[in-house]
Amino acid sequence: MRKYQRCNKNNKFTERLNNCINDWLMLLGMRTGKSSTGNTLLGRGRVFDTRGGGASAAAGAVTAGRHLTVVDAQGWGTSEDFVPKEEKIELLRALSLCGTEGPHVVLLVIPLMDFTESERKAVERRMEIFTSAVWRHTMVLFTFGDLLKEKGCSVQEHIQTGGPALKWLMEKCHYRYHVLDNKAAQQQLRELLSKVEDMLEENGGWHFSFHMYQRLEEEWKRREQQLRALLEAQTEVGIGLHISDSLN
Ligand SMILES: Nc1nc2c(ncn2[C@@H]2O[C@H](COP(=O)(O)OP(=O)(O)OP(=O)(O)O)[C@@H](O)[C@H]2O)c(=O)[nH]1
Ligand SMILES: [Mg+2]
Repeated sequence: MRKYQRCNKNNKFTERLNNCINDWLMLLGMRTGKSSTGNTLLGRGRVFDTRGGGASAAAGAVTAGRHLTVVDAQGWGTSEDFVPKEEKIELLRALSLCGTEGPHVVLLVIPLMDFTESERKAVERRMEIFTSAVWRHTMVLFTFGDLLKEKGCSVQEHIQTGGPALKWLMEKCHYRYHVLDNKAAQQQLRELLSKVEDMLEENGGWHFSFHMYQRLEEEWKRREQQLRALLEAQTEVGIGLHISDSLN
């Protein structure tokens, strides 16, 4: 088993993580620069095909002193109200490429351009497939960082003036984000990996375990239904008592 030393202030956490082989990252989004980001992350040329439209793929490398496995999910569509079955299947297949435990961090790849309400809905529909818990493991990865120079503004200004759709997305991700310029390759990689590490620490080193969250969500739904049925029954008894009181 491959082991590596992680620079971390928290020894216990470091100790636990030293037993992990990999950091698993999953890239999700439309045609937004996922494969290019995967190539930047792995730092070895064209691992992922950037001609677009390809199926989900996984690849790994030691990069910036860490062993990374990146899953580049197939680009998703633009439908806002429902997700076509084939897309759902492909997204779940991408998740299955992250091994049995699931990814440590999901990078939701969004270009540094206007983020519309229609795009927001498309994102929401697709992220729902992975249960609401996926957001806890998700960071926004802004690609096309080179556009910032053209726009002459900072990323903070871009977020502040981005409108309600972008605000919604940032809130969902607890304002975890990183800006990457895939044309300038490796420059902001260490900073991104450090943010990934912070997120891992925040989540207690937990992977995004889809099956576990799916079971939890089913359990919550079951309990909610039970509680609702109980409340309805109590209300009916209450009404019954009230009626019999007024008859007496
Ligand atoms: N200027 C600029 N172009 C980028 C950047 N990232 C990606 N691109 C370009 O955007 C196009 C799409 O990039 P891909 O990485 O193939 O996008 P993708 O999300 O994998 O696309 P699909 O696989 O079709 O979903 C390519 O022409 C890239 O060269 C970036 O940071 N800056
Ligand atoms: Mg691609």
